Amino acid sequence: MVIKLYSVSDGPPSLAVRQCLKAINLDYTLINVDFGAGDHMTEEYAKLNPQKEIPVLDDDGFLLSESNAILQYLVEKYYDGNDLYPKDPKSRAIVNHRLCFNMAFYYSSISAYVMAPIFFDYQRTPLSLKKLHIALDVFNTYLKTLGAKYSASDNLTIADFPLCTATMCLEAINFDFSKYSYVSKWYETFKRENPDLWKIAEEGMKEIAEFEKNPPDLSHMDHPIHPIRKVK
Ligand SMILES: N[C@@H](CCC(=O)N[C@@H](CS)C(=O)NCC(=O)O)C(=O)O
Repeated sequence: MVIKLYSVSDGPPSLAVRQCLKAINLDYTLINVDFGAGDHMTEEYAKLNPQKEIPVLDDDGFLLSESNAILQYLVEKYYDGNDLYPKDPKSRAIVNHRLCFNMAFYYSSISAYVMAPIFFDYQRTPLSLKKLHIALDVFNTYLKTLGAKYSASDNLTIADFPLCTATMCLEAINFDFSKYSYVSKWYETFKRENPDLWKIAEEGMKEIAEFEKNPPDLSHMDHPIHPIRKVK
């Protein structure tokens, strides 16, 4: 059995999958995809993922993209415990809800505000800032309403991985979200109780923090959907 993960070192979805692999203690080969070099834009890479996005899991020839699907597959196939992805329908529904919320609402706002302006020719606008505050406020409400230690239950679940790596992007640019007290508390709990998992996110965070100061020159890239920043 050979499990390979195509992953980008500062990509929140990739880092969430790496946290999961670590949490379930599964051996795998990490294949670093160089985003700046456009490794994922080739026709060769499109055979792994027609969306030309990172990460991709290759489980002995079974190819899977979309980080949420990868997280769900990994725990269903390789993890016996009932904690990371509970089998009870309602408990599992909350985990699935948080995964969808992150992808469609929370990380999408963070990505638009934090990541897109670092890598491409986008600005941080009053509207993208407003959307980010709404996303933080909603996450804060979910945490407060559930009243649990983690995002979907009192123990860590696969939902916490992408929510953690999304929130890490805010820390990378020193964005103050302390007024969202439930988010801050959950984030600090994650770090404190899961130092090995946090380390994975932290390595990516350092890269993003560096890129925030010195945005990468992607002027060689011909991206199909994102405007490339012109370098003078
Ligand atoms: N929905 C996808 C999103 C993955 C994604 O956006 N990955 C970024 C890197 S962090 C990417 O590959 N972007 C391609 C590009 O911007 O060219 C997932 O969760 O796996």
